[in-house]
Amino acid sequence: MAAMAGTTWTSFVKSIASFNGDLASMTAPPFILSKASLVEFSAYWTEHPKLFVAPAKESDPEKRALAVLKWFLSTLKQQYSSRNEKLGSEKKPLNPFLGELFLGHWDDPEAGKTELISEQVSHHPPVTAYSIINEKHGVKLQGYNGQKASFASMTINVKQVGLARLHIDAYDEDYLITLPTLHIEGLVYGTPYVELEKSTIIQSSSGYFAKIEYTGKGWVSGKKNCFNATLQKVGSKDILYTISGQWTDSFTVKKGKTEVDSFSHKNNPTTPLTLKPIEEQDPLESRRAWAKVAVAIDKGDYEEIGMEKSKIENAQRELRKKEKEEGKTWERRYFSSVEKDSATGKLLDLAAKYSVSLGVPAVTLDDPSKTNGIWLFDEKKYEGVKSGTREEELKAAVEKVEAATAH
Ligand code: CLR
Repeated sequence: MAAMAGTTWTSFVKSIASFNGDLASMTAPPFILSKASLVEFSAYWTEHPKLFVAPAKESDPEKRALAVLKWFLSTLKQQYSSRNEKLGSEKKPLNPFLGELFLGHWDDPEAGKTELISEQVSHHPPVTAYSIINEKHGVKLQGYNGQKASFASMTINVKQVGLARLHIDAYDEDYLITLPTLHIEGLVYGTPYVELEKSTIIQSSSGYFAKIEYTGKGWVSGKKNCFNATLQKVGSKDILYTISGQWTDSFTVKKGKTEVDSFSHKNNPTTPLTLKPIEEQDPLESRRAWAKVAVAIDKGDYEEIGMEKSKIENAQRELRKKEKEEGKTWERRYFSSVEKDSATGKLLDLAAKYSVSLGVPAVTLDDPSKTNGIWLFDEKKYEGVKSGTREEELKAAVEKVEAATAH
């Protein structure tokens, strides 16, 4: 590991050429390491809480579907290029441990409080699950995701597995959102950044179907991060709205040839996520758990990074070994895995039907084995945490981790 300390960008790039597809096992020089763990990425869904709750205010289902599409498009910049902008390039996130948490909320004068719960529900393969709840407006998002990566001709190709599902209480409406495929550009130049490719869809239970096509560098405009999106009502070939632009910058919404709405990141600053101070966080919360690694990354001290990371990884290994001996598994705090999820199943059936008539690739659920199951937010578990009835259990879990770390 220490050999990496002197690693140049060129030798790093050469080394990824031979990596096995497991992003977590990829070793990288310190300057490309991020202090943020992947479990934090769930927060990118709601950095515009106002747009997140906007659909609940529309009484017309078509307008609601459009508002959902607009919100989704507004999340792409945070999801896929914010690190780039803040850190100068994409970096390699920390690989979350099983049970790692990222908890916080957004306060917005209009939207009220939106709560974030993100938990690492699987380590092999890595899978993060999240639940984002705005009680005031009755808008809830939940989802889970993992990545399958491969390396070819100087890019890392990443297919996302998993999905997101938005629920609007007042209309008992569901939206299934698929996740885009992406690749890393700029590797050779030492300035990696994400470009999206192919398409994603949003299927609503009310019969609206949105398709977003990522075109990368637009061949007309020459700009990167371009997309075209359409909203249709199932059963009709009519295009109700088209939205196009750059997901990193701005886009316009058109009905026919008339512009009816627009969005620009410049005019829509993000709302910061509120987290507890580190000392008050649960020991399983990401920032607290990785605090020493973060200090080492700031120092650029490769040996210290390795040492601090190993402490966490070894403790985890010890825990898994113990669980195996005792025939137990790690109890997820907020999520449970299911064999089948009927709400998603219904949306997938709708999407399959529509995609045929609209001539777009059918949407299928990834093989659950790729994500160690289908992960759903478990309301009972959540209530148990909130009301304090699971206090003993949570304390015991934390003690187990702390005991393993002390060894
Ligand atoms: C995680 C889930 C989020 C969206 C998202 C955005 C960027 C992706 C990330 C996901 C997974 C990890 C990722 C990252 C971009 C780069 C990073 C693919 C899909 C890899 C592991 C870093 C490779 C290292 C180079 C920077 C050298 O909702």
